[in-house]
Amino acid sequence: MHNFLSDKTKIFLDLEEQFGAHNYHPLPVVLEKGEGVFLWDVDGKRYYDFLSGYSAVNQGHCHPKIIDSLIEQSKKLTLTSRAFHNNLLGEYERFITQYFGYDKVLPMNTGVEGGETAIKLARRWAYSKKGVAENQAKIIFAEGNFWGRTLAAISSSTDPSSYKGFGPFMPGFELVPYNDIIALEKALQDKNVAAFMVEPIQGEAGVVLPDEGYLTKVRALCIQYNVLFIADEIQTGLARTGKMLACDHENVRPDILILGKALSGGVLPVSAVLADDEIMMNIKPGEHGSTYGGNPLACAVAITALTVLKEEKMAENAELMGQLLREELAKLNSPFITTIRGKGLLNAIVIKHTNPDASWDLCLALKDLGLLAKPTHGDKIRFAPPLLITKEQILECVGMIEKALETL
Ligand code: PXG
Repeated sequence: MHNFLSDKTKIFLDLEEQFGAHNYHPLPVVLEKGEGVFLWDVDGKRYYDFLSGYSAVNQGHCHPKIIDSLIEQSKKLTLTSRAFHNNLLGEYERFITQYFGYDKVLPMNTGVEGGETAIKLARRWAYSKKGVAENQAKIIFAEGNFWGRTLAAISSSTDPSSYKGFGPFMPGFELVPYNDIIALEKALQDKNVAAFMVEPIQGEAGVVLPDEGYLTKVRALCIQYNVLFIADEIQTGLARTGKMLACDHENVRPDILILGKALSGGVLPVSAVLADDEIMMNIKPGEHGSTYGGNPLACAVAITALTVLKEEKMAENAELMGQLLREELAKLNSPFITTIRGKGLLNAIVIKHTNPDASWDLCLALKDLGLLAKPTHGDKIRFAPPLLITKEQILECVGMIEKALETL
């Protein structure tokens, strides 16, 4: 029904079908241009982007200042490897540690490498500082977590589509239910526990918010049991939820903070792990790293990506526009929306319908109307536009959502 595809679109879909691995199931739209909150497909049709590259383009597509930094730096120097120093690494390291208030940063590229790095830091800290016997360290994760696709990341996953058929898995990982303080306290009593790694809001699980006070209690328990609190803010951080970090909503400071995605504004993979010396200084030269980590192009882009978040008050706007979006969605009173939840501009709705494909169909209808969103786990749809979206644009988008719901 809503599935008219242009001949041009079909050519691109066929190419991917024939030559690419089939490890994704994208919406049938082929994009070729982006600017701010908008994307354009190969036929020139314009869309609101309600996914923002899974929160990588918080600053909006092709933000002019970020692109300027990319272009200027790429003409000068892009990569030296860490075999040599470069003139931007130190400046970036000072900038980001002061920005977030940590002693040190360890630069990586993708989010999942940030997670791996955090876990290595926690294990090393457990052996060097906590007195855990070699190879006995445990890391606790929350059920429903998502932190990427490496073998370690899927070893902590409770989603069969992530881990099934990829074993054997990483030892030393344990799970507790998310948002369950009693279960966490029980798990932390084990003297071999090095860290609890958790998303302040679970993104991939479908924007699952913990009870208010959860992070505060996690912080207190980790102190009580001498366990590191690792916050995976790769999706929730960098103004997405209406504060610079989602942990800021409870004024909680994790021991290890992982950032990625919007750290480059969607321009190239840049991730970072922040911690104090007590944790960071246990890793010595030659013990961890990455060819691209800390490259001068990434450093230049990340400084600008962080600068524009503050300059353009994106956290404040995310807070206001998120409230407006949820209020306006609630006013629709749709019988097909059972839940509207989120913080700032990290939101999801849950669809209930006799047709099991209803949320996919709704996203196709939204696409036809000019708004791009993607279902996760069957019945959930994330609404997470770039953070510079305006009030008028939110209202226009809710109008599109209302129309799309009428097609169900
Ligand atoms: N932590 C969280 C909370 C994430 O949402 C990662 C870590 C891993 O980041 P990288 O850069 O390694 O993908 C994520 C990633 C996908 C996909 O296509 C990834 C995410 C969300 C949706 C889809 O792999 N989040």
